[in-house]
Amino acid sequence: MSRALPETLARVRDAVDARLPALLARGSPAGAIPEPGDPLPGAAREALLSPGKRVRPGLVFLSGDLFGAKEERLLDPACAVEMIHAASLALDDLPSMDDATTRRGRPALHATHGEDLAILAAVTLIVRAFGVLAEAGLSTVRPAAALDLVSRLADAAGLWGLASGQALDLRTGEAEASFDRLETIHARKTGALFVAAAEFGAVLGGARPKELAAVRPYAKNVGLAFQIVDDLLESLDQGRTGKHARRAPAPTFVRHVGEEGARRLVQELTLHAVEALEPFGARAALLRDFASLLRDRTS
Ligand code: GRG
Repeated sequence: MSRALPETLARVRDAVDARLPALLARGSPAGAIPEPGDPLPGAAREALLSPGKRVRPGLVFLSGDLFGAKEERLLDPACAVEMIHAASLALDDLPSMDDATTRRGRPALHATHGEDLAILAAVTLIVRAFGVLAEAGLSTVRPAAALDLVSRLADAAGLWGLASGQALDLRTGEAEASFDRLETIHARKTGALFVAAAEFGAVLGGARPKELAAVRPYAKNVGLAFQIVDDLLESLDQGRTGKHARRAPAPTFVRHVGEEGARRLVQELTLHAVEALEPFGARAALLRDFASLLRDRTS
């Protein structure tokens, strides 16, 4: 793997980390948060700005790079994707869901701010994500492209994406956890946002419909593999992912096909992801490396 990928991802992470506070603080009378005596901004800030890997913004940029998108157009849409992701983590950790005590190596949001504020912070980030896309459509991004992003992100988050994937996850017991059901859960709760991230880069780079269609299977397979690696890391040692959950991870491929089977599956999914990039030839080198990097991650 060339050094180009780690360097690109570090650059994107730094740019996203630098941009998120301003995007969140928009409209604040003080121009910054937290505001004294106002409980929600601080909770939203903690949910969004606690140290994450910023993997999905990385994918927005790598996909954008493939299609020659201008970096200044990618930044805010990439931050919008990260906002939906951060909201999903806050919700996922709630006592009524995974009942996590830690996230990103810190106390879970509901542990420090209360369950009420954790829910409101998540709602705030979801709403803000769409606000950011609207504002991008009024400044750096063509309005039609911004609307396209809004629609794709809404699809990824909603009834056939994160929310429904999580609902299926919560309601699937060991007995119903067939291979197909697990694939559906993972494709929705994790894969859908990876697909949206890759589509974002493609749309912003002006990809043709055929090209957009080719990055979708790449991102879906990378997202599925990412979730299985996450489950493998959690099953080895919960500390590795920075999350400690009281709810036993119910439907996972690790439990369904065992550790070795899950590792084979990650390998297969990564191969499928890379195959999907064939039409792009050498231009897709960074995306290929990205799939391998995520397959081999240890945290
Ligand atoms: C936001 C509309 C909306 C609904 C949320 C709770 C929920 C519905 C979905 C749960 C989705 C979820 C948390 C899936 C797990 C995905 C996953 C492997 C998360 C860990 O991602 P990393 O490793 O985390 O990128 P960091 O902390 O690095 O950002």
